[in-house]
Amino acid sequence: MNERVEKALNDQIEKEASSSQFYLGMASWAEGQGLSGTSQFLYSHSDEERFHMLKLVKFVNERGGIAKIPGLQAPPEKFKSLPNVFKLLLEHELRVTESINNLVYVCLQEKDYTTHNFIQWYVSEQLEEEALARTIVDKINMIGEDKAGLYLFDRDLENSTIQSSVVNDGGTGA
Ligand code: OFO
Repeated sequence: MNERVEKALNDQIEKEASSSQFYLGMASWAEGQGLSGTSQFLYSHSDEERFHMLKLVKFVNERGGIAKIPGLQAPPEKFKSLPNVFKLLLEHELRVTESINNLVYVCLQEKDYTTHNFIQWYVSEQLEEEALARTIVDKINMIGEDKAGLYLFDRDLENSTIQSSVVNDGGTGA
């Protein structure tokens, strides 16, 4: 496997793993606050990110590279508020998109069209995740400090899970 592409893929493995860890920290915090819908949403978002990482690990190994399993930093234990959680989530997703775009760029520079093709799945995934995070941030900004609104928001979130690829493909990574 091309060395630069392998390095970029391994960097992405680390990013997906830390996304999973970050959202797990958020989910646990939300659970402690009694925000059950939000925590459920974030737990499943964390699983989704782990699946993104695994899909990359398998791809690198199948293509003759060596996937590096990263050590993880502990996420924060406390967050300022619910709006702050989703603001951080959106900012995080924007950084992940940047990194996916960089991966696409490296693939094109190295003429690795197979990896380029594989990465398109992540390009669409980022589009969806960014759009969802933006919608949530907009909603939460509209609600402001209204307690009843926040209660309904939390309840609604329970039903609006990101389309889990883990469920969609039976976890096979297909
Ligand atoms: Fe892996 O999609 Fe978000 O970060």
